[in-house]
Amino acid sequence: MTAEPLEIYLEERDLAEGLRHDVRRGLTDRPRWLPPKWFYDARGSELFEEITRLPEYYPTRAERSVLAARADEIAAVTGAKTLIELGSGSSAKTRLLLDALGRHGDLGTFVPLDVSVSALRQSTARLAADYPGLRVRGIVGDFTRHLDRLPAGGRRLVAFLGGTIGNLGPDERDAFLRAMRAALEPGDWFLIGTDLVKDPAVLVPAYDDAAGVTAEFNRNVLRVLNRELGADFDPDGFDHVACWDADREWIEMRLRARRPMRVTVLDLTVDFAQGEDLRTEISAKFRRSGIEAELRAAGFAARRYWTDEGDRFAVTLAQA
Ligand code: AVJ
Repeated sequence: MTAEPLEIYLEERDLAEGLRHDVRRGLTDRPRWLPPKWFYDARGSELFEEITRLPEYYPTRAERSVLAARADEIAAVTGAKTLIELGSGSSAKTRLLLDALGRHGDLGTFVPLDVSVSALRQSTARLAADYPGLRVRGIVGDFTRHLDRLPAGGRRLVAFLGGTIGNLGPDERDAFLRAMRAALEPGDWFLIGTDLVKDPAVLVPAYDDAAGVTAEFNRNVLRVLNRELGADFDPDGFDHVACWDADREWIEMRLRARRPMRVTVLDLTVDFAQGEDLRTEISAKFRRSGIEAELRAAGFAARRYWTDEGDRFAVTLAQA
């Protein structure tokens, strides 16, 4: 089957409005910040795919090994008819789930949801070609806003993989998980991938690789602002910084001004002092107790918890 036309809940206009709103809030705040979702234009999505292949970036491989080992169990336990994937990107690891659910026999529809039109167009076309008989309904949307648009009914499994929930702070996670629970019927399933707390000597290089791909990914957000808002950032005027916040147990990515810079964006004039940071991402790391407590607080019951052999990454299967 060919993929169905994308259902678009984020119009160009909507996206542009959201970007302007976030830029105004984040760049006038101290310390300055930007939300990570703006990394993912076509180039940013490509750079992220490149990150997933870096030797230092273990989460993708660790999660894939868990899914490879457990996909059949996930299919058997959930018996899902509809697989929904939030922040689906290229949906590469999701093929493990699609294969297992297909073997199990009940899967009819796959619904990837992502903010990136380019990533969705590619992934839905490929999936529809590779899975004849599967209905592929791509949704252009934001998983913090459009959970109420997910197709209803019929033993649903929502997958939120890659550790993407780590991009949200504790309060945002709580709000997201409650909204997720509210969008599901009792008995529906939620599969969530979370990167685990570990030695910073392993964590930090995963966000500051030797080849400099993550640095380019980080600077890409400035190119997005230049193109979309006519800003005049000099991306090379910023150093890429990744640091581990041991108290809050998250990685922070920042862009640090190498020299004093004045930037014009929208109607704002933003002065960066030399050494001043712009925070571009948090990537929270988890412990089993915390994951289960957060799920429980939102009304989910954790039914299975698996990690890879090195205990680097966890996949939790919860039920609404
Ligand atoms: C896509 C949010 C899971 O936090 O590890 C990778 C993004 N940022 N390298 C992560 C990311 C820098 C990634 N997530």
